[in-house]
Amino acid sequence: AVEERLKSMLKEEGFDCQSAVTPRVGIIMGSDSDLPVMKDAARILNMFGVPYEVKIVSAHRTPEMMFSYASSAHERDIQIIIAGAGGAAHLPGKYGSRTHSLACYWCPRACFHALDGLDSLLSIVQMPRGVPVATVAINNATNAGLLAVRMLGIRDADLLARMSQYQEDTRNDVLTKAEKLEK
Ligand code: RP5
Repeated sequence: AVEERLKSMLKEEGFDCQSAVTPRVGIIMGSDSDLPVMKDAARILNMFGVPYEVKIVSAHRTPEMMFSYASSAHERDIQIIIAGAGGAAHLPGKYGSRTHSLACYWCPRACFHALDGLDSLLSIVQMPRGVPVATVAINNATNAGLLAVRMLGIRDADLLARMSQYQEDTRNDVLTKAEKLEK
């Protein structure tokens, strides 16, 4: 159901969402209320043609499911996990402690009713030595998606070339806007 919701969200924005038979990236989140933020990671992976899956696994509400997902992901050839949650956000930390072979990226989410995401950010940036989880900015799942693409690009020349083109496009976009302002 979460994959369907994501598909229709991305479709509304004009993106085609392909479901992956063999995902390389797992996008996980604590609640379906995280989807509006986490869909940006999916949008980037879609754009770069990286197969991914999307799951709701809560560190607090479904801890068993979270541990079994964490233990099985690398056996299914998933290489990168992008985790997102808000509030007392324990999902990425717990996940990072349960895997040794995957890169884990963390997107803190602002729950607008309290502390604006600072709570969630602080709950993860002080991970103990030995359990690495890389954190991107609050509500910036786009960057988590881009980090995943760069990581996979280390061994995928096509992907790396697409990333280089993406950066060129963002550069040109800024230059065009700057030019327009000067006119
Ligand atoms: C976290 O609590 C979730 O990841 C979400 O960001 C937040 C609120 O969840 P809901 O109450 O909206 O389901 O575990």
